[in-house]
Amino acid sequence: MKSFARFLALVASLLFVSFTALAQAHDGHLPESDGVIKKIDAAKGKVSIAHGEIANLKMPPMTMTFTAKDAAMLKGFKEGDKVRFRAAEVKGNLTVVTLDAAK
Ligand SMILES: [Cu+2]
Repeated sequence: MKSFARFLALVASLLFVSFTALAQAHDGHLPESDGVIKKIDAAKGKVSIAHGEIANLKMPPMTMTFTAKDAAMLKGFKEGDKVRFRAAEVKGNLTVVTLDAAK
């Protein structure tokens, strides 16, 4: 019985690892969009971006506020910065899942 419990724990941890890997692979698979940061609210983890088309969200260019997937990802960015980012709907919120300075 003890070994069965250990087996279940192993299966659970393997599933967790593969789901995490899948989630990361999925983020990387989203198309990147261009944008310019208009406002950052680090405390709330929000960022307003004047963005180009976001193909995966079927969204035309506009300025709007996104939730940051992780508030820490906003560190080092400021208003006026040109960025490349990926956005997705996460739990009903339009969320920036990756954010990089545009070259
Ligand atoms: Cu938009």
